[in-house]
Amino acid sequence: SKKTMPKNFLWGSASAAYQIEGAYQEDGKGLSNWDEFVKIPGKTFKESTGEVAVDHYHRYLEDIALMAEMGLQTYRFSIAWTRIFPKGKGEVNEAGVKFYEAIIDTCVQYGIEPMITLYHWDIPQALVEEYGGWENAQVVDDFVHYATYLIERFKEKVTYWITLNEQNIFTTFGWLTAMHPPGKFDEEALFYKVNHHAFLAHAKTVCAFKEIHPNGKIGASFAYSPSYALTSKPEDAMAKMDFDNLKNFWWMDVYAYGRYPKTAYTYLESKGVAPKVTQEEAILLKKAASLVDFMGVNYYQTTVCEYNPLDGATPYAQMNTSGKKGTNEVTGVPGVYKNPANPYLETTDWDWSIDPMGLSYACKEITSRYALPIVISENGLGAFDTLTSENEIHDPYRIAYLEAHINALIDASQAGCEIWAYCTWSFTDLLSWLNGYQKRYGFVYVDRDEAGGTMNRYKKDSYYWYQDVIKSNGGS
Ligand code: BGP
Repeated sequence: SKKTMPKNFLWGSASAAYQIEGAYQEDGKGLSNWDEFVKIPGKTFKESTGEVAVDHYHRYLEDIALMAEMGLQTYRFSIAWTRIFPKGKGEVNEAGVKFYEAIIDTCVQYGIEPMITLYHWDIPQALVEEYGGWENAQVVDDFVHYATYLIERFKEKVTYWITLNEQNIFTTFGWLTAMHPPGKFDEEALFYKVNHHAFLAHAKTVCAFKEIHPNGKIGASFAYSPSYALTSKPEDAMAKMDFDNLKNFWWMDVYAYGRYPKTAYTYLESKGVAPKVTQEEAILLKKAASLVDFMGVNYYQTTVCEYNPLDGATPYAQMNTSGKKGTNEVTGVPGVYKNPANPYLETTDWDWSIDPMGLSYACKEITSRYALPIVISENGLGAFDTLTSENEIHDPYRIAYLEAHINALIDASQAGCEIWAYCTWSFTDLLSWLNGYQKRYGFVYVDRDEAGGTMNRYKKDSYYWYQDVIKSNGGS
């Protein structure tokens, strides 16, 4: 008989406020960094914005009904800070709270476990203007105030909470490659400082959470791309190790151990960009690490590491945001590592490697290194989909991708990893931050611009397929 996931495992799907809601100025919502950033020409593919997104704000009942019909067991969504505190702090906007309360209640009525992400990249613009947002240590207490308000408010209804989504990505794109707000380039010292503030915000929230909601579960979601050495040359193995310490363990070790990896820290110190850590902060990070319930993992692809000479690849190479295969350039850190394409793997149209075993690898690495339960908070395939004249979407490529990844997840579970949930990215189609609306991830197609812009929802073939997966607990 086919292997399945454990009984209490949750099959889910995920989204994020800015990518799905729209209604960017409705019911008292304040403006976020993203509301401002997308106004800068050339920052997103074809100037796509989340101002309307896929209008989930007005269609959440329909969307959650579709989730229920599918049999979804958990729905991960993010809360827009700007709907709760339009200026980041101060007066609560009750209408915003009510919107999320309605989402939660609708989920609960259908027996769908809501999973809240507190921060999926949209910080109130007011805080950016007042003191520089994440760049200033003041953000820590404002974030904790926002987070604890919601935890208090929804603790009776919501068990699963994620503090920060992909801290590694929003800081890298925000302060190193200028692709996300605040659009800063090569600000390495600031990048580590911003990350340090984010770690403190996460840690303080975790500690407060355990006081307010002792039966709840909390963790951060990390964009984990496990690494492979290109060859067995010692210098490639060393490149892999240095990459892991700088690009993976730098975050995961803080969440799970409450400290930065020593060799990476020493290297950054020698460059003069390591963050300063006070004794009090070190204690806080350790305490939060001892309280955290799970490691949230967003898994899309693995990374290959190769030795990189001093005059080699930099972090600032061209990234494929158009969906034209082969337009990604090799990035790296001179003298440390570079990340060539994997010669053994196929890629998506956006040049992301397709590596189901990498998901199993990620789970096993986390289990052996941190001994923490795992929530796969995102996994999915971005692709071009076509709506047929019969309003059908045939997406066998998405089914093949997800099926292979689910099998790898089952392998990891059998190998001893404690995995609580698997959320696909995404349930409906939605905005891709840099790649616009043409890069689709959903089980449900949204006619946004293509077939008349009706915003109508259409079930893809993968919708019915995942419905069966859930029914058989992964065994179909
Ligand atoms: C993750 C983000 C998601 C989502 C996903 C797909 O990094 O947490 O918000 O966007 O990646 O990425 P993309 O839209 O770039 O294809």
